[in-house]
Amino acid sequence: MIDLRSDTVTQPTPEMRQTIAQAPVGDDVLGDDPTVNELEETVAVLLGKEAAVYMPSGTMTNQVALRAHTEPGDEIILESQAHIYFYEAGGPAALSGVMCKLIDGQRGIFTATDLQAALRPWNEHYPRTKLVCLENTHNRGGGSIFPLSEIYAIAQVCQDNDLRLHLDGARFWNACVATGISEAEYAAPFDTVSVCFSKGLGAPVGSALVGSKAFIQRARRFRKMFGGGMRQAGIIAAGALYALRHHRDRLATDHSNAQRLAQGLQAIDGITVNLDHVQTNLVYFDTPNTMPATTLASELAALGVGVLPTAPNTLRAVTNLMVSQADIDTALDKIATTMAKLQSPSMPAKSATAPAVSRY
Ligand code: TLP
Repeated sequence: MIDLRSDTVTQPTPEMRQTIAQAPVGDDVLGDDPTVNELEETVAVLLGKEAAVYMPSGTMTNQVALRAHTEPGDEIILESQAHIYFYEAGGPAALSGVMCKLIDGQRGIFTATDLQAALRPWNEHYPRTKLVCLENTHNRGGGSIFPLSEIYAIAQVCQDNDLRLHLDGARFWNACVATGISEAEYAAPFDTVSVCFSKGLGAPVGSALVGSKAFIQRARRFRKMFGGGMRQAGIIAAGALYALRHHRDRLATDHSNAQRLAQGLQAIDGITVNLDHVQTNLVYFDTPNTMPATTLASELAALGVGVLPTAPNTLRAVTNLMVSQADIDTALDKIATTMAKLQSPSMPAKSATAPAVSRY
């Protein structure tokens, strides 16, 4: 299977498996796991922050950050397609009791002026606005990169209004590799950053939340409350540490494969893709109105190519560690053949094929 549904589908490499097998471990809830401790120290130093805490998922690092930054009844501000709002199962309401104020961005990116316009003066009728969340790269924005200069302008608005700034950096590493901006420089304007090891870096499990010592100590308590205190977690942290050390630079290969894929898709009759929007490893593309994205996805799945419908006529393909340049060419061939078949005059206008994946 050429699996382009996500960069979460990657399998640990043989070298990573070997490192995992040999990892020293201990009870991490008691602070005794040397591999987890090494991972947390390494990530904190890399991002130029005081401390980090390892958790099972990016959803948990985001939700623990929200809980630790806010109190129930507070308001957070984020972009309308943000993963925290769109894909985390209502976590902000359920776990932190916060209200979400949404800003419509351009492919996930909003400006300091947009943020300023979303703020309200103090009034006892209003919720207390506490936190602003950004996403870099932005998933539903098409893997778009948040410009550092705009982040600084947003951070200034936050500072002027006593707001904290959190980054959902599930694909932070991709933004750093694509721009050449160091992790510490990109993380500097944020109070907290969530990073994932299980996306492009290819580790099997885990994310880290980084920030000040005092904040991370508070976050550890909420990690425990949410059930994320793990025991011999060095087994999985070893994969994350290996990925951090060996798989960051190679993200450039995923980015060039994404360019190749996007260019190939553009040449296929019936598919629309905006090449200017492909900045990292995510490629979003559209089918004609008469062809549901789920139909194309299920036809391709039957041919061994995985893509993910994200809207009625939109699909996502994500290049990753498991997919070579040759695989991209094979996938393009199969997409071209399938599009020709689905658009042939003998096909009904709307295919009756049962969708393999119906999730958006
Ligand atoms: N995103 C997944 C799905 O949930 C959509 C994917 O396949 O892209 N922040 C961002 C920006 C993400 O894209 C994701 C995963 C997360 C957070 C959550 O990470 P996990 O899956 O570790 O909870």
